[in-house]
Amino acid sequence: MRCDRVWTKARLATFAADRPGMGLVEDGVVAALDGRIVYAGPAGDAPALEAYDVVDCQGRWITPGLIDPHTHLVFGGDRAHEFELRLSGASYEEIAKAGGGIVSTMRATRAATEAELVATALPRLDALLAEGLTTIEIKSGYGLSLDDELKSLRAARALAQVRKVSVTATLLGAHALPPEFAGDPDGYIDLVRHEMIPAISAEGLADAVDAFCEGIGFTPAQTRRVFEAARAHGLPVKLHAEQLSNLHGAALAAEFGALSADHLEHLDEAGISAIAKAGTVATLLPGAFYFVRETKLPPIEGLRAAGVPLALATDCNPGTSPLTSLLLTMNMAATLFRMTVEECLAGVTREAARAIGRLETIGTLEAGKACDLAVWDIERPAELVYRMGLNPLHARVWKGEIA
Ligand code: DI6
Ligand code: FE
Repeated sequence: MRCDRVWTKARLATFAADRPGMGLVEDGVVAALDGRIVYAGPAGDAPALEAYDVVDCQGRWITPGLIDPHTHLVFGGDRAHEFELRLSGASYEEIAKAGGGIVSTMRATRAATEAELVATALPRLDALLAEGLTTIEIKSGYGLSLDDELKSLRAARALAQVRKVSVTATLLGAHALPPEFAGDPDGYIDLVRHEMIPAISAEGLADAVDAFCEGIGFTPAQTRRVFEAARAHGLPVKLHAEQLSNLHGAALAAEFGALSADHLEHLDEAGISAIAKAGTVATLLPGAFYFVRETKLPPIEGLRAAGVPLALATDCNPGTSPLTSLLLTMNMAATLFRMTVEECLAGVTREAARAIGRLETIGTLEAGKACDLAVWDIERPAELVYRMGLNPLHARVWKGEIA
């Protein structure tokens, strides 16, 4: 079989659908042609492979390239000063109500040009790439006006032009109420519905639509109106749900067949069964749980028992999760949420791909998928979840190219 590059003498964690657990292969081979995997499996079962480049992995582990399915990577400024306020006792909600929080980042984002948004996002993206990231979801949500939301989504798309990475963009216009709509949330939701969603759909600027369904965000009724507009434009939905309280947002997301419901600390049994039935992924965000010092754990046992797919993400954002490490995210998910090593690694590969609607093309080491790989200097996959701060990445491969 003709291929461009073959990785030999590797140990594979394939996360393939037809292999149990992490889909481990001790003496494995991955072969790529035109950026796609043509074979991934035991060397002994491999077809004859003719390649112009053979990479001897010398026993190193290969996983699918890491995927971050929930980030707010593009924004202006930072909120270090608010961090200090919180250290002296102010709550996230108090700061938001006092005009800080998301709205303060909105001001910095509106003041930034698209190029400046790209430039300030790059160090955050590079930190994730250094740990083997190959695909990232990036939300808007700090512009909160038509032009500034479009500017943010264009900046997100532009990152894929300056780095070897795949970007999926999500409109999060319904993130917070901008000052010009104070007291008129329904008027702002009309702007999201009648201007933002048609514009991003016409320009192909977003692959999904998200909302913040929360007391300091938008109500289920307002969220429903956003989702109806998304559906009318053929855009899938995701939802920030049950982060600080239970507004039954996850059940609403499930009603719209959402790709994912995210956060979920306050998710109840009814919400669990609703997302289980809908096939909606639960995307857990331990960085935000840790950073806001949340004490209510998401119902991992209930989600596990209901067979809900569990994804993990950094939720990289300046207010509740200034986190740019999927390795640390996995350690937090295991340490704080008691997720297993297998669940954590699946959560940033196969299940993360599912959460962004791209499981057909990425997230596992299987023929036909993009040849997105992370090659690790480790003795066992558990090391990727166990350590805090040490990055054992040996090489990152994006669409068959050693990046
Ligand atoms: N929930 C969150 O934790 C972030 N957005 C959201 O809907 C916080 C965003 C911020 O504080 O900047
Ligand atoms: Fe978020």
